[in-house]
Amino acid sequence: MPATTLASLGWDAERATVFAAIGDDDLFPARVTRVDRGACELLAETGPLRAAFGSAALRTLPCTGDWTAVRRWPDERITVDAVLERRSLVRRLVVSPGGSATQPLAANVDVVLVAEGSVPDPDLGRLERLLAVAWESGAEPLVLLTKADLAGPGIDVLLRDVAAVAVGVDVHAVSAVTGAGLDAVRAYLAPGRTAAVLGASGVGKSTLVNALAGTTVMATRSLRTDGRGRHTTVTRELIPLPGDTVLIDTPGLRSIGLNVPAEYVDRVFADIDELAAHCRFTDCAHETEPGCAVLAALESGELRERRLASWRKIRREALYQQARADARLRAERRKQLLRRGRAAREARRRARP
Ligand SMILES: Nc1nc2c(ncn2[C@@H]2O[C@H](COP(=O)(O)OP(=O)(O)OP(=O)(O)O)[C@@H](O)[C@H]2O)c(=O)[nH]1
Ligand SMILES: [Mg+2]
Ligand SMILES: [Zn+2]
Repeated sequence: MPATTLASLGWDAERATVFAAIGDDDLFPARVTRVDRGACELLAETGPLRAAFGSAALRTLPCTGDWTAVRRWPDERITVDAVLERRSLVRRLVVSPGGSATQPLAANVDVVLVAEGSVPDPDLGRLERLLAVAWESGAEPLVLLTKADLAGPGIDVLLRDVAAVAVGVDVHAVSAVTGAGLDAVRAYLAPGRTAAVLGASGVGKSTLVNALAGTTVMATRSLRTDGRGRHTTVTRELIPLPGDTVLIDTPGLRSIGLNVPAEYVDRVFADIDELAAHCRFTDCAHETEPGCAVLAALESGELRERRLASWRKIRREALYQQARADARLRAERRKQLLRRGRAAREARRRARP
């Protein structure tokens, strides 16, 4: 592991100001490299540390990539006392029978490296979902088409297909085996910057991290145990790279649930959004309306059927999740009002002679 200074991990004057404002001389700053149950690994000026989430003052649970204020107690115990405000947060929606919850994946990320394999063929729908997650995080997305060596000359066609889906986002083909495209990725990793790799299991995220690190920092899937649905990386891990940059490797995402506001979906589908602006009716649903620019583009072949269907599906999902979140909020407020009303009645009853 290269020598780490706070600056090489992304610490800067703005963060120092936020930290100083806590006003506790016993605290020191450290960045979370990995989170386990109730504890986390950190990198501080002095090197790696392990800390518990013991402090009652801790309001936000730390996530990989977080900058924290840490305390060393007289008995040598180390606790995280505060999580500094996040500049960005990559998160996804986890839907379970018991309800849905947002799962933080990586904090304080500058670039999201959205990795999609070139072999088997890239899954464009998955890429669109990953891009919505990336845009919502507040970081800048970059698409990497991995395993370019396996695709051979066919890579150019795949690059074109992917670029058509990644509107407004740079796309690069990379190979961890030949090293092709790695310099292009390094160009996005200026000193002090943090990149998080996101994508499905087996697309080669950890292999890419190792290639960029120039050494084996993450375990990768061995050929012998290669198989479908196998998840090699199981924790989100922050890795300092030579050149004062930071990478965060993440486990492959099984499903990419979205609860991103519709505006981010429209950003991913900026081509359709742009077309829709030219429809005759401002409330055009692009179903059967006359003067519909979206349907016209479909007719002319400028817009693919798959792309339109994907936009409809992802947008519907985002709106549905948003409505659910709003309903939850309303129910919560209603409960609060009821509680307050009850308390007020109770107070009046007691006040009566
Ligand atoms: N030919 C070739 N194989 C690659 C390349 N990158 C990764 N692989 C292979 O793809 C398989 C999966 O790679 P991993 O890096 O473990 O994939 P991952 O995305 O980290 O997977 P999870 O940790 O499960 O999310 C391994 O067998 C790698 O050797 C590449 O550029 N070229
Ligand atoms: Mg991995
Ligand atoms: Zn229309």
